[in-house]
Amino acid sequence: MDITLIGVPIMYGSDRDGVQYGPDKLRGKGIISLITQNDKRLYDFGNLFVPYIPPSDKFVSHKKIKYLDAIVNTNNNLAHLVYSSLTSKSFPFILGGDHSIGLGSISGASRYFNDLAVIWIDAHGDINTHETSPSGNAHGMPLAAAMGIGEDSMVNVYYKGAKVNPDNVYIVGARDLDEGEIELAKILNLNLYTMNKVKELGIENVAEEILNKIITSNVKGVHLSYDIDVLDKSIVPGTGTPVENGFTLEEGKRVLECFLNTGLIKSMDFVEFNPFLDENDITLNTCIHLIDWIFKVIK
Ligand code: LYS
Repeated sequence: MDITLIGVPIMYGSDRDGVQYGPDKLRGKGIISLITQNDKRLYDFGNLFVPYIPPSDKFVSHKKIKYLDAIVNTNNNLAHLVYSSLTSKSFPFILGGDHSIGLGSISGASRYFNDLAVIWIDAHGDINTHETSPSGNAHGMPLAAAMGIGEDSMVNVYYKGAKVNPDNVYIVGARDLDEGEIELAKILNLNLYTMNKVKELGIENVAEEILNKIITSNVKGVHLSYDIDVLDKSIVPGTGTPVENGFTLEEGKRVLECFLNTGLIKSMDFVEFNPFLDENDITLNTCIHLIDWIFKVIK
């Protein structure tokens, strides 16, 4: 299996310094050898260029979305790398950075697959728009934009219009949703598996239900977006918006395995590790453990 590694050192979507150093910190801890285990061939594209914007200019491009232009441009470039990688039959593994980059990944994958499904594993829904966001942080908006909802330049990243049909979106592990997000999920009748629901049904049953829906639809490829804050805050203190009652490490691995061992996942994000907020390398070690696991179970 061929893997393309794309680091995206961006913090603009979270407005919290440190998360841009996630890719380098993880490389420094030896993830390359974890990715290449089991005969995988790695094409390491390094880190994407992210322009410097001073904090004083964060509202220059949009009055409600911080650093909008830089986020859109970075996502546009990311989308093309993801698309190019899929074209050459290599699996894009996108390392954040904050979760605003989910928009670029989905955009690239959806150009390649047309009918794309997205599994969004996250404590948050990331379906805010500039009108519903409590923070103005774009990392709370990428999934809405990918569904065609929100600010124009985000919706039209890479190519015009929606990138994924809401029927093909699956949110797993959410437990911190804003009012506007709850409303939107209802309006769209989204496949929303909150953490309560996952704990009630069991991870395996949730995965089976999602996979059955995907297999019986017209979907040609699946993008999996993994925000480490889906894990309990005790094992990921080094993330911008940690939340209680998350997955244990074993559960976080189980959910990955259930999806990655099917061969249906064609691209993946791993985001929101912020080394500046880490405590005694707890989060670093969690991430390393998970990345090792990902490349053990992926098919
Ligand atoms: N829902 C919050 C917001 O929109 C937090 C988003 C966290 C995204 N990783 O600001």
